[in-house]
Amino acid sequence: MNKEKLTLLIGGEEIGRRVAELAERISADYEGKQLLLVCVLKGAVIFASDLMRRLKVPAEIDFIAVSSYGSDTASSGVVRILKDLDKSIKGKDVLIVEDIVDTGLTLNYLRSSLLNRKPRSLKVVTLLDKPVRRKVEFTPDYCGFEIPDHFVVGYGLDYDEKYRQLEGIYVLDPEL
Ligand code: PRP
Ligand code: 7HP
Repeated sequence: MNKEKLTLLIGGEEIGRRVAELAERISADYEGKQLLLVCVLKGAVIFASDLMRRLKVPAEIDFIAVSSYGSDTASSGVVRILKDLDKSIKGKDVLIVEDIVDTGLTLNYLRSSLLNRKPRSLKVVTLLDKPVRRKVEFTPDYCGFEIPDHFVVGYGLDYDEKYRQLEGIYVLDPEL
């Protein structure tokens, strides 16, 4: 049977503090505006709900699901929309909420795809960023933590749909 070893990288309390800081900054930047959060399923769902509860500006939320990975940990580079947004984003101040930027392929595709729908503004917040893994240039507008090149799970992030419910972020080492 396959077993994985998990090593804590960022604890739940530290994540909570950083999410609160991001929410402060975002609330200040969007003062007087109405935000539309676009949560990228499934990984960002926990981050998006924690972030949303801490925002001080009015915010709506919508969900989009894209697929770029199979059940292994390598990027196929292919991005498909599996579930689209419910409503138009035309004229809205949109903030894409992601759990992680890795190769940058997903957000590079999503950003240009959503820009075609003519939002008033479009920014990206990610909890985690692995800049050394980039295949295309991509810089998030807001980032919680830059992390080294490890496969991580927890706080929404999965390995083969496991570990999303963990409070902290863990490095996963596969042990065959
Ligand atoms: C993860 C993550 C991003 C994407 C980042 O999603 O949530 O959407 O990969 O990788 P990239 O920068 O290399 O494109 P995943 O496909 O694992 O789906 P999930 O959120 O449903 O777990
Ligand atoms: C996608 C992804 N999912 C979980 N953990 C990681 O480290 C990841 N990088 N890209």
